[in-house]
Amino acid sequence: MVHWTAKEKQLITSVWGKINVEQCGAEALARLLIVYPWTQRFFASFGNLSGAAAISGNPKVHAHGKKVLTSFGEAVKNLDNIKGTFAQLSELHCDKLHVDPENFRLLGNILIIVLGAHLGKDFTPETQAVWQKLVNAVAHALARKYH
Ligand code: HNI
Repeated sequence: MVHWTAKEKQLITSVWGKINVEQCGAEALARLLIVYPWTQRFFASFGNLSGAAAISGNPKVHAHGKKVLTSFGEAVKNLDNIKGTFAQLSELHCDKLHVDPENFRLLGNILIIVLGAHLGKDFTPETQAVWQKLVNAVAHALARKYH
């Protein structure tokens, strides 16, 4: 199990309190689809993904990005049980959605970039390191039920 110090927990919740989940979630998913275009194959039902402008303006991308980051927020609320929190979602992404778990790491790293862009100097190296640890833990938990 990943262990969190009181300081780490505080850095995580303080960032979470500062960000707009809808906006950052939409931006992170859009960037994933733009920077790693092969990830678009999972979202064939989302309509027009032809180019950065179409992706960023796509309401389904926006809504799904919000959904994903809101779900990510369950990790923030359950830092001591991230594996349990994402057990069902891990099964869903493996058995039903067939999402390659490498994509969880890609999205996590993009989320770090989006947070940095939004928080500016508040996103200190220490904060960034803790968030890197968190996105790694979430990616690991989401990949756990893969077989
Ligand atoms: Ni993900 C659906 C959470 C990363 C592809 N995903 C969901 C749902 C949640 C969710 C919640 C909705 C489940 C339901 O309907 O019951 N996804 C998360 C989280 C992460 C993540 C917390 C990482 C932080 N998902 C990814 C990645 C991809 C991905 C990286 C692909 C690149 N997810 C999907 C797809 C769906 C999905 C595809 C179904 C979308 C739909 O509605 O058709």
